[in-house]
This record gives sequence, structure tokens and C-alpha cells, in this order.
Amino acid sequence: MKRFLYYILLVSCFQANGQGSLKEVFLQSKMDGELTLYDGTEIVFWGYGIENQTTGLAKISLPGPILRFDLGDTTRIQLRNTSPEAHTIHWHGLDVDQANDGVGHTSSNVIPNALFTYEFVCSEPGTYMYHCHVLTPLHLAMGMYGLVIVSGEAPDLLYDNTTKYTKEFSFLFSEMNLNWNTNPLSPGPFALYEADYLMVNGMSDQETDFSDNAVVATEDDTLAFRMANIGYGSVRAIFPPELEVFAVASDGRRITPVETNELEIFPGERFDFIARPLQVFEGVISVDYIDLRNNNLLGSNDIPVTVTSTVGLTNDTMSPSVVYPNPFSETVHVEAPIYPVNVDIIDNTGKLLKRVTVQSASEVDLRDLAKGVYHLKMDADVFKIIKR
Ligand SMILES: [Cu+2]
Repeated sequence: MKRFLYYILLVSCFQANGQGSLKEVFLQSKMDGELTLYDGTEIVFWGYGIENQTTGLAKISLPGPILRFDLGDTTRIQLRNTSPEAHTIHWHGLDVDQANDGVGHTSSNVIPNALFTYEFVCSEPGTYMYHCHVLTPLHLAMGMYGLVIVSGEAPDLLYDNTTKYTKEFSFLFSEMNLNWNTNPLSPGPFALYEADYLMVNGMSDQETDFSDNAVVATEDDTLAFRMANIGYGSVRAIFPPELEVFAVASDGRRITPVETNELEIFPGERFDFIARPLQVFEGVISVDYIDLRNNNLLGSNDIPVTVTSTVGLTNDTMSPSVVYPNPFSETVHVEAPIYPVNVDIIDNTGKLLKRVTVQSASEVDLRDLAKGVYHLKMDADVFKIIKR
């Protein structure tokens, strides 16, 4: 089952006073969400959705839509509560004044059928979250949360020029308890909350392979990862060794970049990373969910990562050796500067799997290889090749 729970928000925008833009967002809070999980379990959820300005209707998603702004923007977010209970939007980590902070008992509850307008300036780039702050444990568990992204000084920067990227991926980690989401009027004591489903962007591990969650890149890409944890447990992100990863920001503020292989993200925390592939590979970012009451591992999610070659020819341009296509499915075409030449297929441990001697430009039959990443060595030239 493929679900697109995430979509980039389209906001109306126009120049305001020369300081960034004014961006208007029209949201509704609702309690009528229905979701079929990967295993067929049907749940209800509460959440936020974009209000259609023609029909006045909104469909909520879990998590809510990503709210994306530019540095310096003034945002004006209208929340229309079309549900039977009060809700708010708390801007987690954003520097807003008390009236716009969305903590019901200290600012304003948005009662049923009311309209409330939040307004603030996006003064710091970074990764933030929004969530309801009425009966917070329940309303959070029911799905009333999403990501806020404030881009850096330019659209392809997390912050400044040192955090330039070519591809961006955001991951919001959360949990779901079946009893709470099937029986929200009597969910049981919060102290007994147990995570039945562990999610990345609202999807369990069994779904992430088939979703927009997958990281797909080429070896020349610089990747930006935004990670945020809205769950009740902590999350440990473990990066594949083929990625060189630097944590560059914590909770929406720059830090001195720290090279990292794994990082624990506690509830409410966000981290931003810049990652560069060291080679062509297929792997995963493993996400462990940890119960903070006893440090037990609750389970893991895998975010698939596929890094492909930029072109079929990965060699330097001085060499006339060519290998294509890459990735391939059955055969590769090879051409060498001199013949005969040995074409060696080597696995990631350096083991020679196959040697074919070719007398001229040839198709090399590699149907007997399993899917994966190999090295093709031809004279002094080595190519990384991927079998799909
Ligand atoms: Cu709420």
C-alpha cells in the first residue's frame, strides 16, 4: 500500500515590507481521520489539513503537511477548528511571542468552529515541529503534529554556504498506540503508553521501502537530512558506512559540524545533517526506537538508501575504457584501450568472482550475479557497477 502522507505545502505569498515575504497558510484541525495501517488495522486519528480556499474543506493527514518557509518570512497561519474539541498549534522551537505560542492554557485555545490566526517571523533557519498543545499527551498521540522547515540563506542551503546541498530529505519519527488510536475517549493512563507502531513520516517499516521516504541519490550529490522526533521514546539513527555524515545543527541552531555514524534524538529534538556518499552503494539508515523508561529497544525502521553512479562512465576522462549501462540488469558493454584484456568482477570484500578475457569491444554476460554493488576491473581501470 502506497500512501503519500506528506506533501509540500503551497502557500500564497507576496512581498511584505521588503523583509522576506508574507506567507499565508490555511489549516483546519479535525478529528475524523481514518487510516488503514500496513497490516490492515484500521485506526482513527486527529490532525491538521490544508483548507481548500474554494470548497472550504480540508482533509487531514498523519503527520500533518510540512510547513515550509524562507528565512525572514512573516507567516500568517489561520487555524479553523472544525472539530468538536479545542485545539491549538504550538510552534515547537520557533521563536514566537506568547500570544502565538499555541499553549492552550497560557495563550489561546481554539474552540470548536473558531478561527485563530498565528503570526510570527521566521528569524532563524532550521528544522522545527508543530503540534497541538491541548491535553498534549492525548492530542499528540492522536496524530496532531508535523514539521516546519525554514530554509537557509538560499533554497539549497540548510544554513549558510557551508551547508549547501543538492538533495534534501526530512524524517519525522513518531509512535502510535493501538488502544489510544482506536479508543481515544478512554485511552488508559499515559504512564502505560506503549508504542505498537514505530513510524517514519507516518509509515511503519513495512511501508518505507515503497514510499517517498527512500533516499535516492548519485555519488556526486550532497545530501541534507532533517530529522525530528515527536515520539515518546528516543530514536537512534545509524548511518551506513558508505556515507560521510556531519551533524551541522541541533534544535534549529548551528553547531560546529561533528562527524557522526549514529546519533540519539530525544523526544522533541531535531538534528540537521550534511552527508556525502563515499561510493556507489545500496544500504539503509537504521532507526532504533528506545523506551526511555527502561532503555529497551522497541524496534527498528530502515530508511532505504540507494546511491548510483553519476554516469555509466565513472572513470576519469583520460581513459578510453568504458563500461555501460550502469546500473545494469544482465550484461554490460565494455571497451578497452588495448586487447586482449581481462575483465574482473570483484565483490565488496575484494574477492574475485569472475574473470572474462575479451578480444574486442564486447557484451559481458553477468546474469549469474546477484543484485548488488560490484567492482569491474579492466587493466588499471576500476568501475563500480550496480546490478539491479
Ligand atoms: Cu488538539
